[in-house]
Amino acid sequence: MTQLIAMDPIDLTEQDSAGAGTDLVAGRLAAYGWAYVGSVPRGFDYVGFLRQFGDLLPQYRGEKVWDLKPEPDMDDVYHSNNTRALTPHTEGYELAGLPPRYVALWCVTPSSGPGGETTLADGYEMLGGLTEQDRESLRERRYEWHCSEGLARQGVHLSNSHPVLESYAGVDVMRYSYNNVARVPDGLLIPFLEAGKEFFDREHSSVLMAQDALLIWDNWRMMHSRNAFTDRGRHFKRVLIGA
Ligand SMILES: O=C(O)CCC(=O)C(=O)O
Ligand SMILES: [Fe+2]
Repeated sequence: MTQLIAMDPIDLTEQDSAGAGTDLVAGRLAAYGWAYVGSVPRGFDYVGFLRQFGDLLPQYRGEKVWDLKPEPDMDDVYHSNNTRALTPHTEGYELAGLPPRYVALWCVTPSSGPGGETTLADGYEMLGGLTEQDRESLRERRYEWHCSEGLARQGVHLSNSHPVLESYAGVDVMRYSYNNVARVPDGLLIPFLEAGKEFFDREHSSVLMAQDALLIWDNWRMMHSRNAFTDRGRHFKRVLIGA
């Protein structure tokens, strides 16, 4: 039920004021952790709209709007800029300090052909299925999170130590990466990663981004991933929005 309401595309061309559209997206984010805008007015100012949710953070090489599209010669590694499937993650676990509050993607060129869906599942719901004791331990223990193999090959070598779970201004912040965290066999982390992946595989929603569509999610709450695809023309823009 929840998934149907969350996925029902928002049409920003039907709102009688810009503020009504912002309120609609903010309401979906608060209720479900994500919002999908299927239609936007002609000449829509994505950056101006998204800045209402917070400041845009610089990405890997300092760019505030980053291109998500397959790059040549990167198909042999785990990397967002290729055509392969990703594994579930939250964004920015490898950064110093807090991860971005929101992640937004908009579609310059949709994927034609099979696959290419962006997938999302509710990390808070996943955490709710753990024991209180495990949640406490996930706040106390710190793990080493590192950036993807693809980024490392391109000279971006970032790693930082963080707990899975922390609180900021009364809001829970979850970090998750199935593959880019050092898997210490402490009896907690590996079972947590496996439970997270099982939850994601079972509960995720799939979004096939339409031309000009906008997808935004609460990155402190939601896990995301994507399915493999074949169309090397698939091209999205991405912004990361700070707390
Ligand atoms: O390709 C996608 O749909 C999502 C890629 C991703 O994980 C990201 O941009 O953070
Ligand atoms: Fe991502």
